[in-house]
Amino acid sequence: MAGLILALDVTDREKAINIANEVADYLHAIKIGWPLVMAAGMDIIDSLSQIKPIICDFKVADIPNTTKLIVREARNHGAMGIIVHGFVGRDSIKAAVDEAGKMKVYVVAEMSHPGALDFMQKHTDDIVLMAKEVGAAGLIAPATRPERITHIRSLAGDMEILAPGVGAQGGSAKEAIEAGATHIIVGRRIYEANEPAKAAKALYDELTL
Ligand code: O7M
Repeated sequence: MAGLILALDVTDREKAINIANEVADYLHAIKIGWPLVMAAGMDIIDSLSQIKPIICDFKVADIPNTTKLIVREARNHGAMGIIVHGFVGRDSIKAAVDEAGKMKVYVVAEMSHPGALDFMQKHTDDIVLMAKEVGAAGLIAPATRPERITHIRSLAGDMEILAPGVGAQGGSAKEAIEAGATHIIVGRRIYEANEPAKAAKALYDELTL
């Protein structure tokens, strides 16, 4: 079943935990990245893991050895998944997959912002095929361009596809799922809402109707 992943890009530990608790019933997982980890420390992964599975969005883009060390830190703190960039090439992605153990590795295939058209989109197909070959669990593809999700799905087989860009960036949850995404990633539409639980429920209902 299609699921909702909260992008918890707040920079206050208490606020992060409060929002996570408030919306947990509607979530498949929580994605945290640099804004929250830099503000609250790596232990926030352990704390939030008590509420929902955590995907660390570190968008790792480094040589294999450094990639391995970063993946290990996320794993040691109990993350369920980690996000890495694909453009760094096969050896780095393989290092992430090899180090991940039970943790899922998600590879960024194409980003949701307009700048993704400058360089990244030209290499999306190669990134998808490489990620599939090295055994990554899933891909990141843009909810802002549902036709690109459909294209990426045609290459990705049964890999998971997580689609950010719903809400604040203009994408639609329903369209992303219909295009072939497995889950959607939503940040501001939920955590900036006056009533985060209500906003999360509306998205959840859109996915399950
Ligand atoms: O819903 P938003 O726009 O407030 O937040 C979207 C989240 O998804 C935010 O955490 C971004 O960093 C992330 N994201 C994108 O918006 N676009 C991408 O192409 C990729 C990501 C992402 O999660 O990459 C793993």
